[in-house]
Amino acid sequence: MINVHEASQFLETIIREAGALSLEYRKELKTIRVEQKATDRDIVTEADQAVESFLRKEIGEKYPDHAVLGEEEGETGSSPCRWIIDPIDGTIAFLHGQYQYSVSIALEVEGRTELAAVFAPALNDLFTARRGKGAFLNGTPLHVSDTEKIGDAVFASGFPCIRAGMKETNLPLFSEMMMHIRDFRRGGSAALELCFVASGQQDGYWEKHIEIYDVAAGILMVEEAGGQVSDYRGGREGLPTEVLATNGRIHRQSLDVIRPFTSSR
Ligand code: 2AM
Ligand code: CA
Repeated sequence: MINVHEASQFLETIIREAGALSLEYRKELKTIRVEQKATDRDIVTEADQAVESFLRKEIGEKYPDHAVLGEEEGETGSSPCRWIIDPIDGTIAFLHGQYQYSVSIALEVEGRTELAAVFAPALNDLFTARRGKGAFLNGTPLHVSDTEKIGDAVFASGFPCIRAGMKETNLPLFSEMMMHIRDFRRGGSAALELCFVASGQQDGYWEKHIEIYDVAAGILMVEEAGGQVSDYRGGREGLPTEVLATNGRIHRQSLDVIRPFTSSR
């Protein structure tokens, strides 16, 4: 139905071009157009929109029958092959001139992610994964860390719940996790946090109230690098809204801390 090898080469080409386009906007951050989204603290920039339209144009020319789900324009088309796009994941990091933002793209075939790419243009780091074939950073195979104890682990998370004005926030769980882990990082791009778990730079990541386009590519990256991904109860039903990703060895210990913070479903 689709030549996955050919699609992976296409994906690498367009994600690099999309990243280059974002870097052009990054040179003009002082004058970039910024709009509010659902709440006044949730924003979208001109660059998010331009990168998504570029990717939609490229995918539409190469695979006119495929469906596309993008953060800015929603879902278009209907097909067993669906491209899931986050044009700029970490929009706040991008807008503030920081390095930790990414373009994230996954290709789903019949509901299963087969290909993933996450590109951090300001770092020139391209993470790629193909189901059953491993995960890579700039072509070099990736492996999760071998940390055995949560007390030796560095974790990341995020707080979109607060910007979205939700009653239930990540703050109580954050306070509890801080008492169990070695240290915490917060970069601002869920896609990249998952790539950093895949590459062993950090041992775990948790976040709630996120969307499939934030994490579809990153989840495959962690799994192909030998890590584990689940919802906050250890299952998969809560994905992708709730994500716990670890190197696998500390997954159960992390769930022990997180489980009491799950609300009824
Ligand atoms: P964004 O930068 O594309 O908005 C940070 O905690 C993570 O949450 C980022 O991946 C960020 O993606 C995502 N995020 C922030 N607000 C969000 C929202 N309202 N819906 C979905 N994801 C969101
Ligand atoms: Ca996002």
